[in-house]
Amino acid sequence: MKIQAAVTHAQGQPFSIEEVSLSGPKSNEVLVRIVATGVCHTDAVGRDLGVSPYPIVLGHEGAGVIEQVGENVTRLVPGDHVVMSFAHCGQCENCLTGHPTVCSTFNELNFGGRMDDHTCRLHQGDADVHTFFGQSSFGTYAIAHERNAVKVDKAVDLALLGPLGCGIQTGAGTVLNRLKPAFGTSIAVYGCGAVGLSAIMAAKIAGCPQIFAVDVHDNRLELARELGATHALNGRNVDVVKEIKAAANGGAHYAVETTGVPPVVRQCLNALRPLGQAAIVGVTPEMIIDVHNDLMAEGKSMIGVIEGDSVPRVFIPQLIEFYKAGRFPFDRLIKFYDFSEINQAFEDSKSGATVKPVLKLA
Ligand code: CXF
Repeated sequence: MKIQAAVTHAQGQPFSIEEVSLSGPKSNEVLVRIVATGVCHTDAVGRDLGVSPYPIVLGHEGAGVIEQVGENVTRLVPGDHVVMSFAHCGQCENCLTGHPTVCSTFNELNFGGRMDDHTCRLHQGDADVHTFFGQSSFGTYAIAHERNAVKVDKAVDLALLGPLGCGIQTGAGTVLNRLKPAFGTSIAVYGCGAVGLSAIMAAKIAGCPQIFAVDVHDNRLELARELGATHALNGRNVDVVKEIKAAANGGAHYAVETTGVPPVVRQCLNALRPLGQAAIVGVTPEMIIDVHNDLMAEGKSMIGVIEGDSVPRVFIPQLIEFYKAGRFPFDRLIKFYDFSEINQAFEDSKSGATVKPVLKLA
């Protein structure tokens, strides 16, 4: 079939909405009519840094309606509402033990540009157009493996739900699936973008009595307070480490670091109390850590977390239930754009004007 999709032809080029051919679902795959898709920093990485082959249709926070199912699909039927998440094999030890975010073929399946049978579903003329995260949601239709399509409640506006497939589950899952804060403990969240704000909402659900939000933009800190932060610290104006240590009786029990900025990563370690745990969620370049003084001497640990250590088919429906109960108001992060405004949506995400842009396709 012919679809309209935002194609990235070469590294660093703006998105261009064009006609692309999409072949039908193979065995265990589904055809999804995309209703809306979130815009995530990793799409900008895919556009600008050559992490996947070009040409490519990016997009990995798709939400839509099942139009057709391939052979052997048993769990989904046409008409179902789904959110697509990251691709995973479902068969390696990490997938089988409930940690598909560290699937042994995660990089190949999500960044390799092809579906798990090593072929492409998207073409222009005779040329392959590559796939991102096993979905390529920046198009009017997408093919995904059924494993990667999470059935969601039809009572909730589907256009809101795409970001649950990545950014929002990353922040919330890091707190609820990985750190699991003990009763009465404090947490500091560095960076109040979509991931950090989701971590803050999750920390409130977990009952943390002290939730420190750290950012350099006052408007984001204000939103962080509205979503559950008990303290808002602007790193440009205050000594973050000193403030947290003073307010939290020697430091925070937990930290979620979403910025990937080495001096902020350092702050996040320094502001932990002895035995504190820092979850690293922002892609961070090489940096110097004094392993004895920064970690070992006070029994601190640093944990890498991908996609909130989530099992999307379990965690996304749970987040939706909390949203319905008014306890996870992630819709506060979202601003809708028409699909044709895709380049503007990326600009606004980069400048910080919008926390979570969502493109509407229908
Ligand atoms: C990504 C973050 C960087 C590592 C791979 C998964 N998640 C979504 O964008």
